[in-house]
Amino acid sequence: MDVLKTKLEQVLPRFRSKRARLLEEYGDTAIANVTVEQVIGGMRGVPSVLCDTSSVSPSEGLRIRGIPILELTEATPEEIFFLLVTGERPTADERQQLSRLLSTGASVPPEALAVLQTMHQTAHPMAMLSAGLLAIEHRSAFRKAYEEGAPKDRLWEYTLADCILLLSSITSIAAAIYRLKFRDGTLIEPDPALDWSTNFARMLGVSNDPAWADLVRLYLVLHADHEGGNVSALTGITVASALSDVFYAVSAALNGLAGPLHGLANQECLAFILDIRDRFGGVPTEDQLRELCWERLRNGQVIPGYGHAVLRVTDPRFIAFYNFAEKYQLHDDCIAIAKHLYNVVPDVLREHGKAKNPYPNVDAISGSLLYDLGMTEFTFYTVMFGVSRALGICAQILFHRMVGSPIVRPKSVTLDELEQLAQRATTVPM
Ligand code: CMX
Repeated sequence: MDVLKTKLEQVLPRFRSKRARLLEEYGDTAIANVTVEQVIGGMRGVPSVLCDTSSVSPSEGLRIRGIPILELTEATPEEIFFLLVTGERPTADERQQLSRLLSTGASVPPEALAVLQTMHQTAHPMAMLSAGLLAIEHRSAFRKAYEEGAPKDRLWEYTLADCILLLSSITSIAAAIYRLKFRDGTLIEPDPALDWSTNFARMLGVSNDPAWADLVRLYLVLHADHEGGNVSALTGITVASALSDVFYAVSAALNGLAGPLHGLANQECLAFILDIRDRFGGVPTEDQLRELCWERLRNGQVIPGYGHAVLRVTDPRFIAFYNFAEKYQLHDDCIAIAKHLYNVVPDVLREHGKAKNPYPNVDAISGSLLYDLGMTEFTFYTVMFGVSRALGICAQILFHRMVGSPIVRPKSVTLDELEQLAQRATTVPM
């Protein structure tokens, strides 16, 4: 843990003083108005969550600590985690130390395995992942330290220890879920000589093709963080703000990620593509795809993988996966359909006129790549996403602990109160 702790001790004063200076100089400055539509509409666009790890702009998409994600596609997830928490890219030595740290506890914790083995046959892999993390909550260094009266400004150190434990366990828990649900139940032991994502690829036991390990690496890099306002990150930081430890917080965040409008969309997306393949007995023409999309829209269904709450351009993570398919020359039917959809859907959605963003998000292609390289069980895809997103959510929670953020507590209003507030705001003073 020393590698991160030492670095964080260095950057901590900078984070804290920046926050303190903002509070002192601009504490009373209003930066936005909130409209009735925003209150009713899920707080869309209200700048009210502090997230230093990454940002998503409508015109550019994801930047991790200011670096566009397309400049990070060759990185390892360890590098991304280091960057997320410290704001700096690690040296080769720091990256290796972090890899070793995350591989230390890489066998599945027995108490988590016991819980997974007793879950119902039809339990969704995401429910299993969430439960697996709760099963190891009792190991939380943070909870113990808090109970023993650790001072508030040192609580981040125990949070860091919990993050490392969580991240070094989540890959083996996820791999165990995969092996229990979709294979014969035998687990593949990790190899301590391998880095975090290569070990994960190995423990899943899907394929020995180097492209598979590279896809797992890229997948874990691209999904690691997407600022603080999405359902899973917001849930995670809200739960942690009550001084719940990261096992509670990340487990709760994963429950949000499991929703079809959020992380589960990748599962739905692949189901959509497989459905197209089965219906046409292969790859349809673009005209046939166009007609099929219109049929869905006429039935009031969305086009999975398209649109985004924030983005207004093609998601750069989609581009990164697209480039990966080109690099490894992957062109099975699912990937071919995903590419054809990219040629067709934006025009259809533009003409339909409802979606604010007609372009693909990351889910439009990610599942097709996993499928092509051998992971055909698409109910597992959101677990892959969750393992990766745990990096960002841990980093965000750690940041909040470091700067001593208070408990999250926005004000809610009743419909009547909202009406009164709106009436008062529109009454012109005499
Ligand atoms: N197909 C059809 N209609 C769509 C659409 C799509 N792909 N995307 C948006 N719309 C519709 C919305 O349903 C909404 O219709 P109503 O006014 O009838 O409710 C209208 O366009 C306006 O929506 P929006 O402001 O453009 O989008 P939101 O911010 O409300 O929702 C999202 C964003 C992602 C939930 C939505 O685009 C969607 O459902 N996409 C398909 C599912 C998907 O790909 N989800 C993955 C998101 C990635 C992630 O966050 O993890």
